[in-house]
Amino acid sequence: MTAAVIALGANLGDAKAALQGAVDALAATAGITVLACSQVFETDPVGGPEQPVYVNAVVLVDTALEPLALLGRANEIEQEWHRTREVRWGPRTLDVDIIDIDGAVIDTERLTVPHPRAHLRGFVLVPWLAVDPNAMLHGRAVHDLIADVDVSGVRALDPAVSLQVPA
Ligand code: A4P
Ligand code: MG
Repeated sequence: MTAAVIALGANLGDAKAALQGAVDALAATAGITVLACSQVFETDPVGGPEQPVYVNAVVLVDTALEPLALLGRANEIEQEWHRTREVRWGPRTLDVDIIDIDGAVIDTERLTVPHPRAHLRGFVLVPWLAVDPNAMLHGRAVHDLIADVDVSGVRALDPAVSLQVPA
């Protein structure tokens, strides 16, 4: 089993339900064990057209899947939530991004790991640090990376809306 970090984001439809649906679908996948979920954060949109605020969270998993199979499953879960791709960084019902796979460096046409923009994104780094205070990215502590990132648009929601890890 390999430890992997998955970021979830949504800003169309019932966005919180989509995040929980993604956690449930990951947990229901043979070869994936969900270890922990961050709190849910409400985040101002970064890039793209004018669009609604997002909810974002980060999920820690163990997986026996090969990286491309994990990506395939992530894309399948997005499809289950009727994800469409119209404009770059545009609004979405559900985004499932692979942030890190145990520090591996993968740079292929279909998959780049660590996620190429994770180190710039408060909406990824803040939830990741919340669920793993020892998180590392490109050999640096996420705790330190965050010092150089604008996190003013990232707000923790009431813990009552937290994501449940299925038993
Ligand atoms: N792909 C390659 N590497 C990966 C990876 N590590 N994880 C490929 C997931 N997919 C990966 O993805 C485009 C292609 O990247 C896929 O075919 C996949 O095979 P996508 O989901 O269509 O694109 P995206 O998520 O819109 O793009 P990107 O560049 O990954 O997004 P970013 O940079 O994460 O930005 N603002 C807030 N507040 N919250 C957000 O969640 N998200 C974005 C997307 C913009 N602004 C946001 C948020
Ligand atoms: Mg994506």
